[in-house]
Amino acid sequence: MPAYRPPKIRSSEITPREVYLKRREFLGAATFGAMTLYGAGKASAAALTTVRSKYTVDEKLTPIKDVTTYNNFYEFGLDKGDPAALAGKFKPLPWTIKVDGMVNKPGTFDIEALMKEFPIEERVYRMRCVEAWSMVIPWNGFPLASLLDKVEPQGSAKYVAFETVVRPEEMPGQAGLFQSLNWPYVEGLRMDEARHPLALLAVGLYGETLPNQNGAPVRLVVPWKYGFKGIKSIVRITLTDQQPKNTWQVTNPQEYGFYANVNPAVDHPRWSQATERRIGESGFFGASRHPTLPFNGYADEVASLYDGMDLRVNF
Ligand SMILES: Nc1nc2c(c(=O)[nH]1)N[C@H]1C(S)=C(S)[C@@H](COP(=O)(O)O)O[C@H]1N2
Ligand SMILES: [Mo]
Repeated sequence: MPAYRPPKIRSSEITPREVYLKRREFLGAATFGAMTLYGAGKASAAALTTVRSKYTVDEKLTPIKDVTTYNNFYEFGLDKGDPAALAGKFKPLPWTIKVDGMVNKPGTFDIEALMKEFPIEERVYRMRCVEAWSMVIPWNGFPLASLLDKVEPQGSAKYVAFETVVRPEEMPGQAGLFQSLNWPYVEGLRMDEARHPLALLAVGLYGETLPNQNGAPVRLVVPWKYGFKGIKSIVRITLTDQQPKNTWQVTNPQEYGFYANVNPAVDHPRWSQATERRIGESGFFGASRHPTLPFNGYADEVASLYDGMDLRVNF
């Protein structure tokens, strides 16, 4: 199918949701290509052929300009604008993910091959950062469970550990002077969380391959947890019987935990988690505030994973 080329319009002049949905109507079929709304860092962006999924939310999409310029990716710097400004040297392809540990079929997999093997779905998810801001993002990717099935987890595997690439020559936040966290950035999920259909390995957003600043070429998206669980630019996934360390818990255990499920009833020690600032929307005083929902609005799907657990303790 030939790629649809949208007319040239400046991103400030469009309403992304309308344009995005109109384009889907235009194409009509179950698959659709990609569009270019935003110019920065687009040299390597490629259109993805994606299939719709049942996972969507009826809320206004955060404009692509905000999704790609307001980022947390400490490997490129601490300020929200640093990743977009400083990730230009990063080379997301070619790329492999090593999957090892308690599996019958460990392997090192080429991301482009995985993107051909598994259908790329569109998933519109809310994303809630522990810093009390949020977005609504149309991701493209495949379920983490698809990759886990491929390597055949052993019965002893209880957790899944993830690791981000270390490349100080391409990631200025990893180089000497600008050192902030201990690299590599690491994260983890319990096995049942990792196998949950909502847990996504994202390879794109808004119908194109991921910009470097959003975690190219592949990052985790776990929409019922705080954003820091969504580890970017993953090079290794290890199945294990031990609860993995995660970077923010190790860095500041008084403030961050392993589970990190979105919970408006448990405040961060330094701020309330009851509401969130929706990036890209304006209210009377700056960005508009939305109430934060238990499990970020995904309680019906995931609350049963935590039956009997004290959610205040496992913050
Ligand atoms: N490797 C790595 N992954 C990371 C981070 C990071 O600094 N390094 N930041 C996390 C945080 S705090 C958030 S909120 C999300 C932000 O994703 P986005 O910039 O694509 O919105 O990425 C998460 N993944
Ligand atoms: Mo975050």
